Amino acid sequence: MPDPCLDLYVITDRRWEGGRDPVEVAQAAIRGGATAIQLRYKELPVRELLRVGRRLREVTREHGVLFIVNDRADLALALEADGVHLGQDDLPLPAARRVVGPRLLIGVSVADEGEALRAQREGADYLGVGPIFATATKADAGAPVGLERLRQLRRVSHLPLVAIGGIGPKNAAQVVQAGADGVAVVSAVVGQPDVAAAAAMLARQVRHGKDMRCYLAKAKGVAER
Ligand code: TZP
Ligand code: MG
Repeated sequence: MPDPCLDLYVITDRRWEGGRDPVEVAQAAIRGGATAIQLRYKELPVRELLRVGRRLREVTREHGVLFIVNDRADLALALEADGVHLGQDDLPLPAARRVVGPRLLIGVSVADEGEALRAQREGADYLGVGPIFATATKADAGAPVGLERLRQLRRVSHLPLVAIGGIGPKNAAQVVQAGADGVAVVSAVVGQPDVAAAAAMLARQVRHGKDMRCYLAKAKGVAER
């Protein structure tokens, strides 16, 4: 498996791709700095998902980028994905773990401390936290949980946190400073005319957020000495 780097986690979406080839969109995202690609086409029949998934598996493998399948543990296995991402209404984590075995990553969407601690207890490898801000991409995403929730989950969980929902170049650094290890995005990358440039800009913001976190932690250490 490639290094499980979740800095810039890009999620496919047919509407935002606007008729472009999903594999070309993913390749451009990877060129710009995406570190993970998630296969998520809610409306596609499973055989079509399998076809697109095979091509995405090829390009992600070629570039050493994580390939995660949304919702379906069976498909993740069939595609030799690096992991599966589960929502609160998908297969419960222990059941999904039985399907995919110990090697695949399992990510779980959480919106509060209870969901986060349960996923952690059940052996999740990372948590998707959100929606942080309002988003038009997912109609049933629920109310935004905000940055304070992210800070709270950072305090209670040792797992990598990937923030999602309404994240773009203007707020990505802030989200990372609040405790996210990475950002998951749809529209801010897949919906942009220049996908590679959009990904590069976001990747820069994530790095900037991490630099700032590090700088502030050091400054705090000096002040407390
Ligand atoms: N889950 C929670 S919010 C969301 C998903 C899949 C959509 C995020 O899309 P965008 O365009 O990055 O706000
Ligand atoms: Mg799901």
